[in-house]
Amino acid sequence: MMQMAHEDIDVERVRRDFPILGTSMNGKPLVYLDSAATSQKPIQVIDAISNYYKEYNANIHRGIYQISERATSEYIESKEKLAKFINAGEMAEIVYTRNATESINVVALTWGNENVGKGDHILISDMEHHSNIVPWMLLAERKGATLDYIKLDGAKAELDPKNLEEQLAKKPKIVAITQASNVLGTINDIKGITKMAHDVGAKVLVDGAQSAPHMAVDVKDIDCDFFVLSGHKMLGPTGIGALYGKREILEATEPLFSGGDMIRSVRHNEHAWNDLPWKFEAGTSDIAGGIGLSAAIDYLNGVGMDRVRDHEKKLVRYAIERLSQVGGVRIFGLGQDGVDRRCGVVSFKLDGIHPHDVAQIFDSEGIAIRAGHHCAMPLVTETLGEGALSRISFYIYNTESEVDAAIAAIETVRRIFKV
Ligand code: 7TS
Repeated sequence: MMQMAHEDIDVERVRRDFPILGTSMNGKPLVYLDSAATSQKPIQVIDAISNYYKEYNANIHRGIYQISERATSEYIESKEKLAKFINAGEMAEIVYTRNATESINVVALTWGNENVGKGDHILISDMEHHSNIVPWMLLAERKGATLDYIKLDGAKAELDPKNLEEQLAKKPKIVAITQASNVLGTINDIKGITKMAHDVGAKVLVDGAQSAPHMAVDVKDIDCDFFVLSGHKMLGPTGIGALYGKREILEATEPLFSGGDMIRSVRHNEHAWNDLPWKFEAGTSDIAGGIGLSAAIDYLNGVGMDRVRDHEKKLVRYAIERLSQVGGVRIFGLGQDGVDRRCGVVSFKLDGIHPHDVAQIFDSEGIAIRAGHHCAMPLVTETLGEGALSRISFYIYNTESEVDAAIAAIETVRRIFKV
């Protein structure tokens, strides 16, 4: 499908591609507002996976028969598509992993172990998911390095530019930062931060788990050294994620896992690594996952990432407007004037009511939302001083009437709890 600029997504048509959106939960039509946790899957992705198993299931890179050659070429094509999707230079820079978390761990355990030492600094931000905190905390503990956090501004919505400069003055070895926060929704100026980090000699890892599914990403333009994402958040299956790394860095880094496929030759006492990206993929790959992700990328390209972004901005603007009309609701992150710097995530709190109670009443209304610390405890618990938050999050298949359903559910919560 050609991308049509400035034309809205045909949401009703999109919704027909997602079988789960026609189902119900607790006897009510399913309203799925938890895509930041995982996205739903279109029939095109489900069929691509099932067709692989039905028609050409075979291992890759070794077959000299037709179905293995087909599986191999589709798996490679999936990487080529992903490389193009994030504008990597070449397929060799795309390593498949299980998810964004594994990708970050691979970098911390390979590049990190090789390049971070005693007394060094590692810089992350105060709006990271646990998966972009803990691997660095452990690396710092292993090496006797220090883990620093870029603080939030006074409104607790964006990074504090002054603190960013102060932290960079410590000349960290690596800056690992999310492009879009899964709690605040804030989109960071990742290109500007990368430039500043490079100026002090740091490498940069961008956590794209919440950005790649929702906006056009260009790793060459950002100039980051590593970029990670999860397939399951971008219409693809669970079990497949990616690590992008600049070729020269991946070339110079030793692999984490070893065994079959990642090796070119083995003698009794010698080995030689395979070419990139295979050097980082030991053992049989998630072939079905790669093929499913490929279909997901086709789907997103068909819709057009600019339209995905516009659609979510509209929903966020509408959700903030409606939520702020409800008494006792506090919204976290940037306000209405900051929607351009917000992804499709809106966290809120209903005063006097525990977010788990809110989520439970939503559930009884057929509405799926997330409640809790959102795997960002340093941010939610320490910086925001909250035990838990409610969160709604959007994707291409959500509608304003689903926002209305969420608002009606909040009114039900308020009636039940008499607040
Ligand atoms: N980074 C960010 C910014 C995330 O939001 C998540 C998952 C991850 C990394 C980890 O992704 P995974 O696929 O490796 O697990 N975020 C969420 C969430 O907000 N609710 O559930 C998972």
